[in-house]
Amino acid sequence: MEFELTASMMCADYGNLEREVRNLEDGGIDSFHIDIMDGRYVPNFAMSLNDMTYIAKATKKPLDIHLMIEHPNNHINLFLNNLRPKDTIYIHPEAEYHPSTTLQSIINAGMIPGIAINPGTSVETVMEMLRIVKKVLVMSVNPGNAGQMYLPYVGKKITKLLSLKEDMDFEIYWDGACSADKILEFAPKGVKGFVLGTTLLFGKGKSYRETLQNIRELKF
Ligand code: S6P
Ligand code: MG
Repeated sequence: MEFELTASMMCADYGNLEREVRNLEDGGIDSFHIDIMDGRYVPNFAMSLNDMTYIAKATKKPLDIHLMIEHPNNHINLFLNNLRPKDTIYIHPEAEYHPSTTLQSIINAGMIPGIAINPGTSVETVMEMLRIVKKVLVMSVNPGNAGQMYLPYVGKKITKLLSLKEDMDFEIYWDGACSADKILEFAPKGVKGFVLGTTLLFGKGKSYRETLQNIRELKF
């Protein structure tokens, strides 16, 4: 079964960031997920522009930039100027007055536009943006922290998005409390990729290579 695995770098060991990037690459990770927070849109500060730029230089793999900041349009050029064409930027539509303007800037810069949908946000409120984006990041926990519990009501929203994705031409990605049973359930239904954090990848006392191999060998 084909699906993408992305490492949530806010869960990585910052004392050894370059080694973490290398070990994840050697272990077969597909991309790096960078959670940028401003302490206002979400009650936390995770990664920053400098962390993102450092990782962008340390790897040729794609980056997924998950902007959990208010009014991303005010700062979007800072991110666009430090990324590469195959990188993705997700914004939260609630955080901007005119999210389609921000998405257009991402498209104009040649990067991949995405939206992140909070557990409490319905598909109906982002319907028009589904026509613009190429990726939809479904948050299965409230945004701001790693290590939270899966919110089961998100499953119904994924079912709805799956019914729209072919016609509207976007792919669905999972962010939050991603476990093997979620990959087993949702990858065959058509969820394209999964962000791996403390639930499945980091702090497990196993090499990333072994963990990622175990996930790729799940029996569907
Ligand atoms: C949360 C953030 C996520 C987390 C990731 C952590 O605001 O967007 O990307 O880093 O979900 O994974 P886990 O397995 O610790 O929940
Ligand atoms: Mg995230």
